[in-house]
Amino acid sequence: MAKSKNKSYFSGLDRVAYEGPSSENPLAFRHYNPAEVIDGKTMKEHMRFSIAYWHSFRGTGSDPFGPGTIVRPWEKGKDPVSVAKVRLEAGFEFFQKIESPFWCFHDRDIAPEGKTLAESNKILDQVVAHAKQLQKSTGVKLLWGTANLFSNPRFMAGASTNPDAHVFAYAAAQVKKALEVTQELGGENYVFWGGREGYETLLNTNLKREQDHLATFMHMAADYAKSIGFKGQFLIEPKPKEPTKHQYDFDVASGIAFLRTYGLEKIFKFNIETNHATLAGHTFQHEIEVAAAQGMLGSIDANSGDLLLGWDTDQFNTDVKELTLAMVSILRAGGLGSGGFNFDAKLRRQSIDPSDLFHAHIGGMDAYAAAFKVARQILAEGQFERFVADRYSSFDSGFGKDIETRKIGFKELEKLVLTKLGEPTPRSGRQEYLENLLNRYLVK
Ligand code: XUL
Ligand code: CO
Repeated sequence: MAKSKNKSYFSGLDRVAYEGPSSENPLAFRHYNPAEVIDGKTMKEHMRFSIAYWHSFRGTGSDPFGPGTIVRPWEKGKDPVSVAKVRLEAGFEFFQKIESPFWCFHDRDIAPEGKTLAESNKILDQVVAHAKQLQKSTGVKLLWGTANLFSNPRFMAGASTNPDAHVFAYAAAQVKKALEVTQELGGENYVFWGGREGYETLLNTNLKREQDHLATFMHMAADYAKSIGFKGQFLIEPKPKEPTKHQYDFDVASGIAFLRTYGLEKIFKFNIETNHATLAGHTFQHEIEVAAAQGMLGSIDANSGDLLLGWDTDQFNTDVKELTLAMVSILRAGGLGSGGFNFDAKLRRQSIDPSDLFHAHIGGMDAYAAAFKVARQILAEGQFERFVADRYSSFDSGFGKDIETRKIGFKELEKLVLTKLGEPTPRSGRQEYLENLLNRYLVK
């Protein structure tokens, strides 16, 4: 079933070229120029884009009301392991053609499950060996790996938060293997998204015990990673709900509280997903700022939701304004380090052509690249930075500084107000002025 040398899975769809903002070619980049050097690094190195294997190569367009609509020509053959290998070849052809330096996967997206864990591990090893070859021949690298602890019915009541210790043990064994294959493929991070680590009803749930078990599981994972010399960054990916009614790592703030409570804060950073942020009632930028404020910004799952729908629609994000605000916060925080922008986004159910996969990623990459450039300009000119600095300048000296350094307390402050300061003078927050200023960068 191996691909013959010159066979293309995407014939008629060439490597995407950068043609600049005035290009009218819908299959060209207009803003993402992978080779462009900015501050000594190429745009490819700055953006660290990644393709999510589960959506782009396992997604079929199915929804709760109907089966898949997307049928790929390489999805045929009786032996699921051979099909998995051919699918990987199609994947790597796409990663190269779309100029993505990275990919991400769950163990069960790349390889089918066997009848026993031992069999599943054996199949996974075969497929991982093939992926390793493809990584070597294409130069595409692994941004992160993870384990699917949510699809198989055994995980219906959670993995590490399952009331049955047997399921906890199974999940531990699966993550052990997922860490090993992530290391084997040189993964730069390892992600924990707790899809079923939450509850449906408190009538049958011991919340405290489940949270303790989740933390124990994470400590065990960290201990094992250390024992095998895995150097990648551990990332938590918060999401408030779906599939559970209430997921324990609800958002970044509750994630930080959880990590600190259980002594895990030095081990983890956050993988922030736009659509998860909005499901939690936050903006994408809010979640980035909360993580960055604690030095815990790790990586981004790049997508967007739909304002009118209350679930995780995982769409490609082309909203340059939203992305510019996010980029300002990311760049101000010093970037993503070993993280990147992973397109955890799927084609709409009616987007059934292979070319739609190209249009989707071109749009996402171009929007992020454009946002990156505008954000750099905003930060270089520093108008917002100066405005904000000035807004807090009363804390830079005098009694304001004494408050920040805790030199004075309530008694001294009361005396100051009674004897010297009197009533404060309100100052405008200038929100409309600032919104107009932002538009001057966005609409030229
Ligand atoms: C689900 C989701 C996951 C994680 C990895 O909403 O985002 O695909 O990114 O498990
Ligand atoms: Co995600």
